[in-house]
Amino acid sequence: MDAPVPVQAPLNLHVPEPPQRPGSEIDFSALVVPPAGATRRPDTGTPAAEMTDLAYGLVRVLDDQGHAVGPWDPGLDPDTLVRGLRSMMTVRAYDERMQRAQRQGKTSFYMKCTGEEAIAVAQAMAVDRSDMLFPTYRQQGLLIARDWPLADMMCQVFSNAGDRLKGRQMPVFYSSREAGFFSISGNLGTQYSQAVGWAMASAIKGDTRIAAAWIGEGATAEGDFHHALTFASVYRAPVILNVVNNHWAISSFHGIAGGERTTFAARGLGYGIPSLRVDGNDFLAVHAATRWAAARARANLGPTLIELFTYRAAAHSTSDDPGKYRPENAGAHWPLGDPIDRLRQHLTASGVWSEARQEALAREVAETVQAAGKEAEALGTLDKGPFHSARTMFEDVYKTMPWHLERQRRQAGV
Ligand SMILES: Cc1ncc(C[n+]2csc(CCOP(=O)(O)OP(=O)(O)O)c2C)c(N)n1
Repeated sequence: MDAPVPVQAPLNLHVPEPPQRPGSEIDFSALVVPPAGATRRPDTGTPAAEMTDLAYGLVRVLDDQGHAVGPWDPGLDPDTLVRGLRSMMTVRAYDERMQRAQRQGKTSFYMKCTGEEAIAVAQAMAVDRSDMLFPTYRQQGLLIARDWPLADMMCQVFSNAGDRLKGRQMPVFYSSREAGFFSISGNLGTQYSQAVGWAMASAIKGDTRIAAAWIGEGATAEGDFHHALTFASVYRAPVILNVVNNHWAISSFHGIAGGERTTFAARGLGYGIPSLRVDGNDFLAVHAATRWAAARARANLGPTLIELFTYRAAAHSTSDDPGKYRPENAGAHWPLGDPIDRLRQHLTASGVWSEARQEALAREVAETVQAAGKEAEALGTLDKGPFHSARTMFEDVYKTMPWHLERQRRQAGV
């Protein structure tokens, strides 16, 4: 029966509020987490209308003991798993070094992806090296998993003499044509329509490469997200549309972007796009879901939307203090654990790992990051220079500099 409507009840709006604020107990008990292995794996031709359970459920492979269970187990060999672990550990060590460098004044800004390492790393490993990636600022793991030199990334963060972007981008807004890593834009969401456009062009040309895009759950509230989904669905663009739901958009919790009563994966269903919701801290589940989506794209079955369910364990960036808007240390209590610990536990449970191998890998990763740091810092840092000439800001946009830029350049005296 309908709820009774009081006579002349005043109307009011619902303004979502996060369940906890600073000072309150951390409580994730409202999360519904299905057991690992319980979610079915439909075949790749399944239409969106028959995938409601997957868009509201959660694909999980790793159980609490570190065993891979259920139909989504991608069956990766030990070498591939160790490669994934090494890349995730490298991302974390790289993040820590660059965060420290920011505190030391060597750069103005840095963004970590703590707790989200499995997403970029497993996804880069699940697509082909020639596929084109359209990331946000939190997918440094894509470059690292593609073995792009760490020193080159660091030079970009330091805006130094080795920065191929010549200091014209914000730190962490990497760009690498050779790595198939599209330039990061400060305007949230633009990469989604660019990825769909690129994928459509690939299909129009009869190419075999697919595209993948990432967006934060906060930015799904931007129009670009919805425009991209429309085009992707209508033309069955060969693209993987990832939504990284790390629960926070700076200080706004996911409810402000519409996550209170539905899932972000469910957004895809309304556009007729098959959609999966996946445990983003489960390396195997992320890999398997991405493989599934890539197979759909390559078979001309069109786009797939994947919500990667995770938690932003660290601050939004070096300019942010999460202690002002959520309980301290909330990330450490995330019920789906830490992606690096979980993959390591899996390798141990599979009998291919040991304490000694873990220590050796940690040492190797620390040395790699340290060596890259020295190499990059030898080319300068933001506090000490050398600095790129202001003249460079007028260059590299047009093949021939148009008259108005030429005039501005002269006015700037460079
Ligand atoms: C169009 C636009 N609006 C606002 C901003 C400011 N801004 C930068 S990051 C951010 C939060 C984005 O959160 P989310 O999409 O969830 O990604 P996350 O940072 O959590 O990875 C905002 C609002 C921006 N850069 N561009």
